[in-house]
Amino acid sequence: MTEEIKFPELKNDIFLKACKGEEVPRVPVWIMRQAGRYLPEFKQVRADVDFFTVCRSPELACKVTLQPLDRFPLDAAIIFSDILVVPQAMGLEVQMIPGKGPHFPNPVRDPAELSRVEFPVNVYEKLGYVFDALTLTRQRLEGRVPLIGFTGAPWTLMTYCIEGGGGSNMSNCKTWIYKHPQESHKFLQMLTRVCIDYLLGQIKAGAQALQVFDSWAVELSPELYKEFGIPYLVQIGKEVKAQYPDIPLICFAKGANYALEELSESGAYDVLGLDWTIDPKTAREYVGDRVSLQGNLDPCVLYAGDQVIRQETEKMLASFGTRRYIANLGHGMHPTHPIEGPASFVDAVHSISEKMINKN
Ligand code: 1CP
Repeated sequence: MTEEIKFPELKNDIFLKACKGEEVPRVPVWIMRQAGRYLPEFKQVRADVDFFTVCRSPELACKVTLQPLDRFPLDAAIIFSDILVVPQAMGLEVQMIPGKGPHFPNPVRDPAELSRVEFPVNVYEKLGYVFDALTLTRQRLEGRVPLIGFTGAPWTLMTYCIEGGGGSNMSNCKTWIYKHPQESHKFLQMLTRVCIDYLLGQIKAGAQALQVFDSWAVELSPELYKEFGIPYLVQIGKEVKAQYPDIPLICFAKGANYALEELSESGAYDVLGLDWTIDPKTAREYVGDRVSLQGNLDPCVLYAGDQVIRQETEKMLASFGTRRYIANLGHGMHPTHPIEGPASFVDAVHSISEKMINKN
């Protein structure tokens, strides 16, 4: 193991405090997909460089990670990368088709093809560029805010590997689950191992919190998610926590509201992310005081202008309260969002929550 790297002292720790349920002077806010195509300066970088080249160039990845922070007073940065760097590290080709999204020219359609998937993976060899980007970005942040690392969850990664892209009806992937449950577990376990090593490497490189994105959790029934989703999420959280108990772990299982209780009881995560399909009070009832919550403004509110954004943010804050809470959207920024949207949202979270806290 390498020696611990020295980083600048953290000046704004309200995000980390909220993850652990400590008191904060205002509610922290960051935005999923805060770096990306709604930013003209991001599009400018992408005009000359392919998506995965940005991911693989620590200088460029660092530059686009910092872009949203230079515009908005966000309370955390998230490293610019993609969940699909993990399948790439396992030897699968992934292309990013402009205007469409990720595409696997040779998806793993049949369990017999599992032998094509490289395993085990030395993440330091295959994903060292992400670790370098994290280290550089944490240095360049100069302690302004903490830096979040991330991975896709095993189930979500498996859907891309088998379907070959997003937005399908998951028929290939679910055929695996129903027809080949053992091989599905084998594949999920392989992905889980790589995710754990990848997250541990991100912490060593400078990540101060980690989020696991299970963006396609919504595609499984509660019964199937209990068998093919949750156990792997719990394994990831527990193994990372065993080595780094102080690093906050966030789990965002989109569309799996029924899983909140079990995930909160597992002790594997400090924070659970919510989409906009659950009201905050119900979510809090499910999880009790065991975890912090993150979310969950409908991203489409950001199209509606300053007044509506403030109104909806105020309702959201009133419902979540200011403790054990991190404001965010219920999913990522859209490429078509107006640039004024996140500005109003971030300002509304800070100013309204500060007033709420000072009143108490
Ligand atoms: O051409 C481009 O620039 C591509 C657009 C883009 C961007 C900006 C993609 C393709 N990925 C990203 C960056 C990205 N992806 C980040 C950056 C950090 C930040 O948040 O600022 C993160 C965290 C991700 C994670 C990611 N990638 C997820 C999980 C989060 C979510 O939104 O649910 C998923 C599902 C992906 C796959 C992916 N990559 C890109 C797209 C358009 C998609 C989703 C498309 C789909 O399958 O429907």
